[in-house]
Amino acid sequence: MAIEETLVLVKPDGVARGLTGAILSRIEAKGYTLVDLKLVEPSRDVLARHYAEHEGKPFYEPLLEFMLSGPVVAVRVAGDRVIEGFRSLAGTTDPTTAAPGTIRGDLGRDWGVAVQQNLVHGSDSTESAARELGIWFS
Ligand code: DAT
Ligand code: MG
Repeated sequence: MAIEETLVLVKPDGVARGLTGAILSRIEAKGYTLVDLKLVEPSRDVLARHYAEHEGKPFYEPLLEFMLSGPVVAVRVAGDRVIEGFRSLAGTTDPTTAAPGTIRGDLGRDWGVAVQQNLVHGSDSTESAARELGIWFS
């Protein structure tokens, strides 16, 4: 067993579309534990820290604008290899090509919306998880 914690965000599109429960339900059904959870309206500063690795990329500003467009749900999730496991549950970044059975593949909209509207964020490594949990749950 390798019990880990990861940061999951239900992004503004997920909250606005009323999919928070459906997304959390998939996480719980997989056997992961919701350790902490809150509805937040993040500041630009929090988002800039969270997405620091993407600063300067063409999608960075639209991504921050989108993340500022409404409340998000931040969740501390624990489980055996949950970092990789949640990424697998979420599916690949682009909802159009995310596999059926994944959150993004099943629930992500792909008509006329940008790639950043992909419902969820999940940390991609133990280092990212520790860093991001510190940002959102400090
Ligand atoms: P992920 O969220 O799958 O970890 P990422 O860390 O590479 O993806 O990028 C962070 C977010 O930025 C992603 O969820 C959506 C947005 N994004 C990434 N690549 C993009 C692109 N080529 N065009 C528009 N938005 C993009
Ligand atoms: Mg990422």
